[in-house]
Amino acid sequence: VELGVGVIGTGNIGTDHVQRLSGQISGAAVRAVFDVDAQRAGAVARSVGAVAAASAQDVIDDSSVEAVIVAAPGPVHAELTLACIAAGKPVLCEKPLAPTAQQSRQVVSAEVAHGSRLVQVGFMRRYDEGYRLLKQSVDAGIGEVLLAHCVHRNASAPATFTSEMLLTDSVIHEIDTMRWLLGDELTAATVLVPKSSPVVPAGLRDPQLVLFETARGAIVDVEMFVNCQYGYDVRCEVVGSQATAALELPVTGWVARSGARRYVVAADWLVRFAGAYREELQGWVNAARSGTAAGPSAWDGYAATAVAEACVRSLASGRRMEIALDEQPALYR
Ligand code: ISE
Repeated sequence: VELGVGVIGTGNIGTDHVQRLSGQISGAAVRAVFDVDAQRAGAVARSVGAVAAASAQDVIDDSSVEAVIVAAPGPVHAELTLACIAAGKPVLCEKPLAPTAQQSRQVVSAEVAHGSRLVQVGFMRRYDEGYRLLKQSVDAGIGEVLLAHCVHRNASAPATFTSEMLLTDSVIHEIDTMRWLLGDELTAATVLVPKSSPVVPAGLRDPQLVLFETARGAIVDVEMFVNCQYGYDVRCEVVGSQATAALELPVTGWVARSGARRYVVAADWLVRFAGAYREELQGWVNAARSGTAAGPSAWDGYAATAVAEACVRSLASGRRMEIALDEQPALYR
């Protein structure tokens, strides 16, 4: 039988998950959806034969819903995830797990009290084929990891995007990816801000350059630029003492015309990481069918939020900020 799924939040990523669940994923069916925009939720529900619920809690309480996707805005992620844990239902929570490390830590505590994993955080890059190959290379041995260089560019950001969101919404992907890829913790963060691009809204600090120090002594730099204009571009190179490994850019194809070969750049993350989202969701469904969760955990969500918080403090103060995580509960070891 199919896993009954409820989806809270039918914005871009929520709607995308609903469509993926009904077309590309096996073993699951969307039963109920909710969004503060009732019209939008109604349309999405109708498109897959699900009910449009009257509230987020109604989705969680629906007896045909066995597992929940939280794709509402970031500030309500933690409370909705806590409600899913209280109901004992597996939950895929989009990143970030919460706006603050303290709220993320509450989710961790609730899951630990529940006694087994229910939460997966939507860090989809771990499921990207390119990043997986890169991890294989790093794990196979490139000597001691000394440096990593990351580039994360969006063509443009919505008008509501703030200087802090470059860190909490965007760099948070590099934070999770680096912890996972290097098997190392980020222990200090320094945010450097060049002059802002003249095309961004007044007051927005874009781009930013973040320097992370790791527990094992490596340094990671991240260029974050959410209004680069030309497309979606994510790069990563890990420099080891014996070898250097890099992410191969995905094949979006090229066009040859008038004596020139033109490579196509993905428009956004839904295009660039389409395969990763598919793998992420199938993995989540498979685990949820056994009443559990796999992949990036609430602990990873907490760690990423704590590091992002240090970045925000560095942006405000201009200083290097150290990061100390709580002790990791046995559930996540
Ligand atoms: C967005 O929320 C994402 O998750 C994308 O992966 C990232 O590239 C973008 O900067 C974020 O705003």
